[in-house]
Amino acid sequence: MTAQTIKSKAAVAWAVGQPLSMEIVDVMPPQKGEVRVKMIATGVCHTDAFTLSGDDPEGIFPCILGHEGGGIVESIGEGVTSVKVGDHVIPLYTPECGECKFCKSGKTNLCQKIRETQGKGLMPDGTTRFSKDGVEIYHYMGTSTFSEYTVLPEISLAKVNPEAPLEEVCLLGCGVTTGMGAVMNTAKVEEGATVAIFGMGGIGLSAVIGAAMAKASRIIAIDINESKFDLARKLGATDCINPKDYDKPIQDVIVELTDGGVDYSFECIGNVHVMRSALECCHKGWGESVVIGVAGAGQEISTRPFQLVTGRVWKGSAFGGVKGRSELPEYVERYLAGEFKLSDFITHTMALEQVNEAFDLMHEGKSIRTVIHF
Ligand code: NAD
Ligand code: AHE
Ligand code: ZN
Ligand code: ZN
Repeated sequence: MTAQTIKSKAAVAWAVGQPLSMEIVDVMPPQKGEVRVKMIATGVCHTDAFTLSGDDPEGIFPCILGHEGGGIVESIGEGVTSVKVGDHVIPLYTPECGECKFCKSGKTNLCQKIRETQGKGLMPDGTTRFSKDGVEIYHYMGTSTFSEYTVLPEISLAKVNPEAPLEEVCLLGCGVTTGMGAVMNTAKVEEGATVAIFGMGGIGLSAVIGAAMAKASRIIAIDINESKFDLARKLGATDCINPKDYDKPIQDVIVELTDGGVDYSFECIGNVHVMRSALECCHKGWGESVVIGVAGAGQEISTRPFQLVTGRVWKGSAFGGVKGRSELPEYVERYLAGEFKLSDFITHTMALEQVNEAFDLMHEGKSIRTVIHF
């Protein structure tokens, strides 16, 4: 039977800086190569707040935010072969087409097949599937998980083991994969290495897990909110540092603590000044710093080029360097095998109607992840 337009509960971001508004929106059927998904759960990531704040140069309104979801295929469009109705899926803001120059390079997970339209809040054919009373609503990061039903290109879905609870593995749609992947794929932290991780939100704590799994000898967690430290220690941090306790730059503190600097550092905040500290706390000759945090429009990073001349390396990581369709299902299997836990991250659960509270909790530093249940 051909799918029809359906009504869906959604939290709509009508304009920059405004609270999300609960609406019943129309969701068109999936077109050629597209899939309509019933969301079961979605996490709330700092990037959603970043875009809502107006700092995202690609922010476009009205839109439906959300990109850390788990759901079940409700209907498929013409030509879709890799998923079927009833499959459990994780939406991917970094798709994997397998055929573009980027996918074929073997050097990156940044598939570019649909990046242009995705950045404009549109499906690959240049149109949107969401509307309210005839007013078009844009997609967000190609995922829009703050809607009971959402439409995605087939290449933007990872099919995962249906035994995995979507209320937990939704966190693999962004935060946890990003932090763990940055450590394991981007930096390739090795046994015995020393690591500094700036920012103990969902991303930084996942980087702590990754560093512990890699058997790093020292994992230094840095945050200005000390309430994050108990969980950081539980997950494997060996040292927890609040920069506010020192009257010198935090990079100097870390260099002293580690006999010249750490082997690897990760910035998980989105603060360009901290990005500099993260680079400069790395060891001369080989230390590598990975930028994960997303900084606002117009912000730039700086350091003395001498820092790089003398062997430090500055790099970045998106979605932990993970190729969503071919590699994310394996993360779900590793979670099911008990290699890492996701429940530690879920400090709050709520209904979509309360999504603005999830943003408040994040801004107040009271949550790690809020998971919305549909
Ligand atoms: P979060 O808000 O949950 O956590 C940020 C943490 O940083 C908080 O614990 C906060 O107390 C701490 N912090 C803030 N300012 C600080 C400072 N000056 N020094 C030390 N600690 C400080 O955010 P999150 O969801 O974990 O996301 C973190 C960043 O990662 C955001 O910028 C987000 O947009 C970005 N992100 C990037 C990717 C990617 O693929 N590159 C993926 C997901 C999220
Ligand atoms: N739109 C922003 C950049 C936002 C950004 O960097 N997004 C990350 C994912 S954050 C997930 O929480 C990412 O994957 N970037 C790669 C990409 O292609 O967007 C801007 O500055 O324009
Ligand atoms: Zn995210
Ligand atoms: Zn591709």
